Amino acid sequence: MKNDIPAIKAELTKIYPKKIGQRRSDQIVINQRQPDGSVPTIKANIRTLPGIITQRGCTYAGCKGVVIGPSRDILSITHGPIGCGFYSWLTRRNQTRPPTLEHENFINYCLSTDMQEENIVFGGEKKLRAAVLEAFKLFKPKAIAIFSTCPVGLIGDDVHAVAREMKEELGINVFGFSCEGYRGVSQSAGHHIANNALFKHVIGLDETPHEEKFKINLLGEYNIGGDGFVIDDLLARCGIKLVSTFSGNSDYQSMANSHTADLNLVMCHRSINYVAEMMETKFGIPWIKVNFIGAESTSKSLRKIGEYFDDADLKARIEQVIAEDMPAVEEVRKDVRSRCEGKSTMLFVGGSRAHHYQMLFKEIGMKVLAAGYEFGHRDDYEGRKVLPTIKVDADSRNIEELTVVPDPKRFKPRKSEEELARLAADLELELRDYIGMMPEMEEGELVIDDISEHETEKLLEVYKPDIFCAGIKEKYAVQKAGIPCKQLHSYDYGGPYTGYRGAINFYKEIDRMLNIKAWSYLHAPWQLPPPELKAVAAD
Ligand code: CFM
Repeated sequence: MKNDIPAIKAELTKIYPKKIGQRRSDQIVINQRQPDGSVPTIKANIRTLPGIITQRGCTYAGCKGVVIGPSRDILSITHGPIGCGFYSWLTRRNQTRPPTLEHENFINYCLSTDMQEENIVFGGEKKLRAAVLEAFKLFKPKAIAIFSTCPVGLIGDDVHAVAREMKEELGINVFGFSCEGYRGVSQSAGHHIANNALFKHVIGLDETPHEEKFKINLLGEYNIGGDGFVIDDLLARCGIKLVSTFSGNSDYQSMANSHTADLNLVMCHRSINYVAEMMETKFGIPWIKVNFIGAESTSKSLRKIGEYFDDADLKARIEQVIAEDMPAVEEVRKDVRSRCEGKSTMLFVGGSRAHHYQMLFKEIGMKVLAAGYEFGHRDDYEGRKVLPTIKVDADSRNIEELTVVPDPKRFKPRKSEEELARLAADLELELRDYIGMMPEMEEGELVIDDISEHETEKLLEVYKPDIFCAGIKEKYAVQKAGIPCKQLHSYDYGGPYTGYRGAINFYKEIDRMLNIKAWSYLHAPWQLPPPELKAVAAD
């Protein structure tokens, strides 16, 4: 069955009731190209079917945990029952490095209003106000962010009104998020809500100019396992000024100042494309898609920056950095490839990573059998060219779409339209564009959106991949099937995996996981005769 992809697809959905099976099969597609090169349509960013057991997270997780959480000096308060704050407390491996010990770093703290039944009945605004005041007295932060959890929306607490009042009273920036867990179909909605608030309440507040020639922001890089540190170092060696990162290793001031940059790099398209687009409309800063996962992709991304600024010195420095770092990468790559070539993998991660990490596997000659996002949208699969054809459903309409216009004073196109058109050709059309995962995957392979637990188990059974990439929820079920599982959310305890240094780390990690003998020693109890029986047999 391994090579009969339509049969595998049928096998995955066979067990479901007819209606559910039909609906799932719109989210499971065979990546067959059309004669014009386009990829098939996939259903994505729709409600999870009840009962299938999704790996998705909630809207609050996407807003508080993913986008705002990594910023070290925005003080985050979760308005809700204690569980929401507790479970989002230090569970994502986003790292931060304040310049000195005197600098603020609130990442280790977990602040919650700890709502009780009484607050659900009589309202929680009073408690929230008291919490903001208490937090202010304790920490004296520059900014406080208030996150709504499900009950807050259900009882109708107005977190925005509280934020406005407290902002006035305390004289610091206080802003709220209507990011109740149920607000959207997944954490993706939370990304959008977080992007909107950053744009409304933070970006553009600090006008400090920078002297440097090549100023950029890195959007959608969250410094998981130190990924961002590697990129920071690479950019610095190339002579590129990083004004701000959204939001790994970031601080409030740098975000407030980010509109002074001349280019936005978009790493995770899913979680941050909204900020990129809004900043271009309001301030005139163009954006390009980059990917610092994979040695090849890193070089390609650095060269794109060189082309954008179109400066001979910068281009030369970039080439020098690539030339300095690539020999070490090549050495490890060749060695690891000799043991991993031809082995297979599957990647099921939230968004961008299911695409980005395919690059690293290809570099060591491994085959990607199937991949999918938990909550990506059609544009993440098929490319942004499908954006005009995506129907806006009620769930998406539930999330505010900001109307952005050019800033009367601060809009300054960084490049003329002609220049941008010329660059677009040079940059292989990835200026303001993302080509998506499917065009870069092999033909005929399976692409599965919002994969269920049952489908995961079936895939393991049918394909028996050499390694499976997913997260903590799937990890132990996969390993019980005798297949090593690499966590691509938290990286287990590893990383960084970005840039050249990260590529070397990843090659070695996969080599170790694939070629270690431990798996051959594993036997389920029923696969071996128990010692008592052995003794009986010996008699
Ligand atoms: Fe972007 Fe991310 Fe991802 Fe994501 Fe996430 Fe993540 Fe992810 Mo886990 S922002 S979409 S919401 S690359 S936390 S750092 S690993 S699901 S693929």
